Amino acid sequence: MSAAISSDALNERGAMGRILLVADVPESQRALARSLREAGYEVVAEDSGESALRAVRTGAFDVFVTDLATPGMDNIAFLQLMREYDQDVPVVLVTASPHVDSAIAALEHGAFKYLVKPVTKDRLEAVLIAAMHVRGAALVDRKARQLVADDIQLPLEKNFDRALASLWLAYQPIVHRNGTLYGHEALLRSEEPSLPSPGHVLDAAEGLDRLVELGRRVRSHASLPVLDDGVMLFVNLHPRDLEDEELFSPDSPLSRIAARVVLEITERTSIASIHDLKPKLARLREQGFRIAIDDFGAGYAGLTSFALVVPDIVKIDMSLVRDVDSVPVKQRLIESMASVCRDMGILVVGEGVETRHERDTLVALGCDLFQGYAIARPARAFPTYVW
Ligand code: G
Ligand code: MN
Repeated sequence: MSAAISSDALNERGAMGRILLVADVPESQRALARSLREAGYEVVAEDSGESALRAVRTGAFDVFVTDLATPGMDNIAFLQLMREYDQDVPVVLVTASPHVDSAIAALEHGAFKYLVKPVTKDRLEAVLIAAMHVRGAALVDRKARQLVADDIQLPLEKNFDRALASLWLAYQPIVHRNGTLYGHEALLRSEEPSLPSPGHVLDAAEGLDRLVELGRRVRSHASLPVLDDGVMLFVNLHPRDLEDEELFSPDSPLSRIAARVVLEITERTSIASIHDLKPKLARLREQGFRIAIDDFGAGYAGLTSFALVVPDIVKIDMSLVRDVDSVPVKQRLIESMASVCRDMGILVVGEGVETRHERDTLVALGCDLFQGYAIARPARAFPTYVW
């Protein structure tokens, strides 16, 4: 397999290879060029580092041979500049005056060989054969990487397209402590088996740089079902959605029902880095949207995001809710959170409530709203719930 790719790669570039020779002393340039051509290589000869760099920008070479002693543009300076254009072409340095310093610098910048004059024809040929092998290996490596990348990229793109095409939203009720329905959270779902959870779909969107497209699709779906009077719709935002002008447009599907919508911003990723976060949230609030912090207590942003957003609603992460009835530390945390929020007029949702015990404990600790399997599982249409 690798042998087949290797011979392809070499054949594409001719049997012996193409060399850029740069030497600033005419006799030296002539002698080296003659030796290289006699050995069967195609040679492009330049007499200064500057003209050689121009040649590097436009042509493809297998090996560079440099013999430069011009102050300001000697072998090392050329090597350093050239590496900005090409990381892996082998470079053979030829010098009349070897120094430990320049030998070390040559190594640092990835020179292939450091030859001291006089260089015999045999020595030069042996070094070039080795350099050409290294070049061949680098090309094989590059080609193999490309094959692997193509292989991964194409199916992911196709799978993500299918996930978008089959996207639907599940709804999960959020219930008030008095048992009345407060709202539904719209949750991302798709029928694409290779992206089996919302996390997979989001990761794919992120990898393909298609988060904006996904966000728009979710928001336009979320705006479709008709809610009963007074029932709120909770929609998850990815921090990237806050960079999308469409979110703020008064004509966007969700904006038209903004007074009924709570936008959830997750605390799992840092929102402190979002550009102009405060004015952006102010614009959304002007349209009538309410803002919730999602997964509160699960992220690393902690109280920073709380202070930045000053949310209308806080959703306590299910990791804090789990077994809250038997873990006093969780009880104390949630109780103080609920107390602070009550003082500030912020509603507190307990998320991921799985048992009656958890639910009753959260009620006793002062949470306002409840969501989780114990009340209703997410489902198509608007599922009924138990309280
Ligand atoms: O990050 P966010 O809170 O938006 O995600 C909610 C996710 O948790 C949804 O995918 C939903 O299906 C899931 N979920 C909802 N209720 C429960 C629950 O009671 N227990 C668990 N484990 N997951 C839940
Ligand atoms: Mn959520």
